[in-house]
Amino acid sequence: MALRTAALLSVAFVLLLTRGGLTGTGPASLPIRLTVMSDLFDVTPESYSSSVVEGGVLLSALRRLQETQQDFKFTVKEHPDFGPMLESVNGVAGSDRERTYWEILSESSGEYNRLAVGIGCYTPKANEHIILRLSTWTKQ
Ligand code: B12
Repeated sequence: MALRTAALLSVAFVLLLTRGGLTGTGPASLPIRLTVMSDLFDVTPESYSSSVVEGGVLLSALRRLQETQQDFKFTVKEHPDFGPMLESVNGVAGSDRERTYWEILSESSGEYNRLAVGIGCYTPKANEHIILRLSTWTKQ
C-alpha cells in the first residue's frame, strides 16, 4: 500500500514538473505566421512572425506583433456581443460604404479556411498561418 502511494506521488510530481507547476514556466509560447494581403489592391503580401501562449487568443498575437514590429499596426472596434472586430491593418480600414472588411483566414497546404469566430475568440495552434485579407462583402 505504502509502495503504491509512493509510486502515485512520484507520478504526480513528474506531471507537475513537466507542466510547469513547480518550475513556474507557465504555458508554452507557440509561434505563428501572419500574412497581410489584399485581392482588391495590387499590393505585395507582407509576412510576419508572432507568438501566442498556448490557449491564448489571436488578438494577443496581433498586439505582441504591434509592440515589436514597427511596420505592423492594427486597430479594433468593440462590438457589444462579439467583442473586438479588426477594423484596420497598416493604416487601411474596412469601409461599410465600400463594403470592404478585413477577412481572417487560416492557411494550410494552400487551402484557405475562413475563421468562424473573431480575433478576440480564436486560439491559434502552433505554427499556424493566419491571413488578414482585405476583402469585399455582398449584401444578402
Ligand atoms: C453580415 C455579417 C458580417 C459582415 C458585416 C457587414 C456589414 N457591415 O453589415 C462582414 C462580412 C463584414 C462580417 C465579417 C466577419 N464576421 Co460576421 N457576420 C455577419 C452576420 C451574418 C450578420 C450581422 C448583422 O448584419 N447583424 C444585424 C445588425 C443590425 O446587427 P449589428 O450588431 O449592427 O451587426 C454588426 C456586427 O454583427 C458586426 N460583425 C459582423 N461580423 C462580426 C464578427 C465579429 C467577430 C465582430 C466583433 C463583429 C461582427 O458587423 C455588423 C454590421 O456592423 C453575423 C451572424 C449573426 N448571427 O449575427 C455574422 C457573425 C457576427 N460574423 C462572424 C464572424 C466570425 C466574422 C468574421 C470574423 C469572419 C472572418 N473569418 O473573417 C469577420 C470579421 C473579421 C474582422 N474584421 O474582425 C461570427 C461571429 C462569431 C464570434 N463569436 O466571433 C458571426 C456570428 C457568424 C457566425 N460564425 O456564426 N460579418
